Amino acid sequence: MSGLVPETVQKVAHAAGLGPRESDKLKQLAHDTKDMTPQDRVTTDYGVKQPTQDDWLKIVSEDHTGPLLLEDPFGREKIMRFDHERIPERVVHARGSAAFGRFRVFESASDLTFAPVLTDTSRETPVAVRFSTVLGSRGSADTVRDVRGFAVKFYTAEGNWDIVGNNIPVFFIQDAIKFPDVIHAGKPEPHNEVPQAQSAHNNFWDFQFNHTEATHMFMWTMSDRAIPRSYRMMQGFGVNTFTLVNSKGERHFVKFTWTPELGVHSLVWDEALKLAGQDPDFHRKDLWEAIANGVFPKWKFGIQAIPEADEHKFDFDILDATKIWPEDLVPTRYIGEMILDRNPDEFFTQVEQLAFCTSHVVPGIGFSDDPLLQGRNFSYFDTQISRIGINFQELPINRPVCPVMNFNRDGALRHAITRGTVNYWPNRYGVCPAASTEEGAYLEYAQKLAGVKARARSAKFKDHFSQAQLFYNSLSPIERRHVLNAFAFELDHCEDPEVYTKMVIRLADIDPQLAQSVAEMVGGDPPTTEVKHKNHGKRAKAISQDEFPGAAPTIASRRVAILVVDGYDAVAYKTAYAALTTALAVPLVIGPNRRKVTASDGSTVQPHHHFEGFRSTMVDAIFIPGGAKSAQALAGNGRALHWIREAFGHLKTIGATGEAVDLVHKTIGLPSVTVSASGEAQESYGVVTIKELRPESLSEAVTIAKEATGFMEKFFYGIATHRCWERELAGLNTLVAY
Ligand code: HDE
Repeated sequence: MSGLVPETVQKVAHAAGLGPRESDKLKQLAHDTKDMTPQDRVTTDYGVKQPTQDDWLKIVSEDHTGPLLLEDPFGREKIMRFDHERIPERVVHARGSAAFGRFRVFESASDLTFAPVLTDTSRETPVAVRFSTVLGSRGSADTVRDVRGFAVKFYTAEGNWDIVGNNIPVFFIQDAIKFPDVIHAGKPEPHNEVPQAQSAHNNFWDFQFNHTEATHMFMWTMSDRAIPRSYRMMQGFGVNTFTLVNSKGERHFVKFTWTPELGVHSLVWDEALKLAGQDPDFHRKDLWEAIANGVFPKWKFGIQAIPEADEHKFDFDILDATKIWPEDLVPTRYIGEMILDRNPDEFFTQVEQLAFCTSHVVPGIGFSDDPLLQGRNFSYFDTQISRIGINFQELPINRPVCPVMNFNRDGALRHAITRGTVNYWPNRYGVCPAASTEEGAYLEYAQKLAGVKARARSAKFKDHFSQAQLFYNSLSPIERRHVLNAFAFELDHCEDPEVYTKMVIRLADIDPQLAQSVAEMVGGDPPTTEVKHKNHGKRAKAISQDEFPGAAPTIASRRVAILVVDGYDAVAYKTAYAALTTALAVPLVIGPNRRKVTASDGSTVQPHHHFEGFRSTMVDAIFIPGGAKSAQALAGNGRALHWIREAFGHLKTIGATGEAVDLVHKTIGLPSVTVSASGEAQESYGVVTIKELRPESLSEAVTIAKEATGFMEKFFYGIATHRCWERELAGLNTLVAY
């Protein structure tokens, strides 16, 4: 069991009445190649030991190797088993990775629900979480501009509960029947399968123009939210409207939110583009590395709740998934925390076969009439039975930790061996009667319904622009500029003038200035008439990423490159390395090649990577220790200079000491970026310098605060704030060729 479910699951399994025999059986399912010894022998799948793994059975003579014998069962099994290794990839969200951990509520939500997972503060619920992109296929790059999936499976003692969410709180469509259209429009075009994992193409934008309810969502996907720095630094949203019922039988409409402890941070676009080629697994590795290093990602779990009686009190329909519930109207109440502390042991069985269904809820949690959610509830189960098979819920990663007992039988790859003579109800033994409410049965909420059958939606669903404006108005000036740049990029990839000229017209419905600027970049004429759907410049809280800086400034898990060549200043190097490690950052030593590099004092270091093999895009900051000889050598190495310029262009903090200070100053070459000429640390546009770094001035644990004065303190503060936005505001990044 250790490879499949954490110890906590075992505890829950016992609490839920899973006896030792069942637990033992699960244990046997996990093989661990790490536990194998050279004495262990390879067997066929049916358990027979094999004489070799290397040769197919054939007729051989001394001078001739004859044909393969098809009678070889070992060879046949090995190859044919391999031929069938793939299952169909997910029709959307195919590219992703997962981790495991636990969920706990620190404040009971008993006023809203009787579900113990949300009320019992002493309970720890095991979770599996899968993050993904939407459009790309399984082997596509992590850093593309796209929505990110954020799907959580809670293995509760009352059954599995899945919140299958995204990192953006709204969706492109209001009614499930449009899902195939929005996905077909976004996926590679049908005639040539181009482009992969991109929304930058004619069909996507053609659909966005013609399907006005997508307007709010595409504003989010053109923002920095769609290029996260890390899965660990993005919010998660249930998007749809769910319901909670409390023990008094009262019902609330609710939305669920995850907010990361590390803050909400993004890549910059040029970096995202480059990473897609330089390190397509950037997000997957980042999650894995953080967990392996013990820097476990954490999210706060929040609920927005609206009493049933207030359903119609808003100027939007609260069942419309293209709308947020603005925080100003319905504040989020944070009641729980999720921590991910375990990487998968095997990708296929634990990530590829991990199967979510929005229809999986536990007593106390229910659905609403959100027309998107209702369709999803049908779709996910359907997709799992075609992707994995009808018995997908028996697989170790999907199996509930509580007992499962029903009369479902048979089907491909049924695992459970069920004893007894009856598989129907009612039966002569009275086996398996229904549970009562006291025993935890799931009871449908007795909702009263009236209306006529119609293919329609209520009137409030028709407003498609107010919240798109609200979103744009709520962004910071830098974020707005990024939205403009994103449109300029995306529409430049649309060759059909019909598409980009119409999109310019659509943008005028949101912001005339935005439409004008995009038109200047890509062509087209924005209409000169007044914007139709004015929301009078209203703004909302909790939309700009700037409002989620993180729980506390930290550099834990941030990657920092230290550039070294022969002659580097050993004191500065060792000091920085030690300070970074103490702060749980990940220092990466980068040299001209992977041979040992010798410091000024004769000590040596073995670089982790070299300038050409690794790139500045893969780190959060760079540090260059002084040393006359090394500064001179770096100045003559074009790739090293590119490291400095590129990190500057991508708004990253750059630290330099001693002779490296002048090197950095000259390489950036901008008079407004000043450097220190003394033993006093100086910070200028995120470039932190000191002429003489005295080791005795450095404490073991560096304080990370705005008012910090020491070199390491300033350097760490820069990294903790993620990017130096002042550099972009002053337009300095674009003055440096990178
Ligand atoms: Fe999904 N979606 N979706 N979706 N979705 C799938 O299920 C679907 C929607 C989301 O990591 C599929 O197992 C319909 C909204 C995530 O395994 C499929 C509709 C949101 C994942 C499916 C939606 C999502 C999926 C494909 C509109 C955000 C990945 C493979 C009615 C709240 C889960 C699979 C994972 C996956 C259908 C809309 C999020 C086909 C029909 C809205 C995170 O069943």
